[in-house]
Amino acid sequence: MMDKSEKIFVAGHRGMVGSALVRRLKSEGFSNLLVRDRSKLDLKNAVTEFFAQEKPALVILAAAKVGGIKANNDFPVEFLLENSRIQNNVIQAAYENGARKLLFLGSSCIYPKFAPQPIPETALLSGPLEPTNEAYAIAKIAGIKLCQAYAREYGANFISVMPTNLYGPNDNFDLETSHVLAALLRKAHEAKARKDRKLIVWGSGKPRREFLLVDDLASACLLLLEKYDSSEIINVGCGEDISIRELAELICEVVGFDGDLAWDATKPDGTPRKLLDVSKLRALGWKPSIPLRDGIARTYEWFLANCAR
Ligand code: GFB
Repeated sequence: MMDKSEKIFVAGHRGMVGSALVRRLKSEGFSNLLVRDRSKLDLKNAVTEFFAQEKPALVILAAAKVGGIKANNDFPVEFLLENSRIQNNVIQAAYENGARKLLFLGSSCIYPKFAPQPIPETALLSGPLEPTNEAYAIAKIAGIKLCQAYAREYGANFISVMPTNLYGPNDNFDLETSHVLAALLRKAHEAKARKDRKLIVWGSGKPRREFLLVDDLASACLLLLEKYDSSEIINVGCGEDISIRELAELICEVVGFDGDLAWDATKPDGTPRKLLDVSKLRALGWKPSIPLRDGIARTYEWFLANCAR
């Protein structure tokens, strides 16, 4: 059992992943959570003083510049630079200030574009990446390698967790920069409100993705904080994928939009398929608890309460 009074720094607590982790940690009775707003602590710049003062025992690195296929494709410089800076700063400072464990969040886009499906952890660095998110993936791979280097060279207990495509409360619903699920929820909501007859979906609808509610990711992270002490990366997913077309249809059902789907072929498809092999995590006794339809309904409720005008 973990000591629930240990100081845990959640970097990125305002984001979708970080906020889900904070909710989960609180509900499990962790009483010593450390967070800092961006205006007080810029993780891209100086973090050494903060770490020297606070000396967190556990560090969860959920701070990152993230975005959907278009943002990744349009802003490779920012995705590569900002993520490298944040993770280099936090990982180094965590080690130098005696953190006993660090959990680094990667992404399923670290795997090669044509990796075997479902994708085992061993597929890392076995082939070329998907070009639309190569910069982000390279930053995340560098983060994994830095954690592994600290483990090998200095014996640090720094673990790296690879989540599949995530969604949920606090997701980004901006149509230019969001991921597909949040984008389609907003589009279906607005199309319904305007009584449109069609909803535009990017690409061909053929790519397949695996979606995990961020609350399930948070529960997996807690288990890994408690039970997983290897620097080998570990996948977190639900084990099932669906096509973008099927996702769009499901979202329209949940939202209650009954018009047609139209396809914007000028937008990229990205990786043809991205389904993680989650047998390693399953062997530790974890499974997801929220089916996709319920997760979408929950996320739509959150959107209605927080974003819809
Ligand atoms: O979620 P998404 O933006 O990113 O797009 P990736 C997934 C698929 O949904 C692509 C299609 O085939 C998109 O073309 N899609 C359809 C849409 N309609 C839309 C729409 O309105 N908005 C968006 N955004 N997509 C990301 C990476 O890849 O996955 C990140 O860019 C990260 O690096 C994340 O790793 C998990 O799944 O293709």
